[in-house]
Amino acid sequence: MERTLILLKPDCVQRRLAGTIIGRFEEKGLNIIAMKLIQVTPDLAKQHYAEHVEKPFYPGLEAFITGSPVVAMVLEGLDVIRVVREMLGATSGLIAASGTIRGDFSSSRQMNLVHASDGAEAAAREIELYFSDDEIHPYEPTLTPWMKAADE
Ligand code: FUP
Repeated sequence: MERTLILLKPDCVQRRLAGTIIGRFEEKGLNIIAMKLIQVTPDLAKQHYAEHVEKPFYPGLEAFITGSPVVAMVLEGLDVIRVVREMLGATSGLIAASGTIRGDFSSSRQMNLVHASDGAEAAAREIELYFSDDEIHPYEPTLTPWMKAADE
């Protein structure tokens, strides 16, 4: 089992797409083990996007991500980091394949609706940035025997 940090970004919340996107994750069979609505501060944005802070697009990215609340979530599942990145599609909604979340709902590189960790190291770091241990509630879904074989 793997965990990944998801943000439903300000555009997602403002456009009333949070329920639809959460539904996609639920339908896929992923486990929501933490979730909250939060306001990202400039300080948190700089920690989250540390690798981008010096890039020319960073000031616009920070203004966007701190401009309105986000829904932060931790999803758990087999290969969940890769699975969710594939569900999101390419970073830009203009390039993301049709059928992916960004491909279906976004026409922007900045306003691409959802963030998901891009690897195991990033997931561990980002989950710790957004959630304390007592906010994470893993559980075994009773549906598991109908979602995958016992040896998967
Ligand atoms: P991703 O891993 O798909 O979230 O994308 P990146 O880490 O490459 O970029 C982080 C965020 O910066 C993206 F969500 C979109 C934003 N971005 C811009 O706004 N402009 C750019 O030129 C590149 C990325």
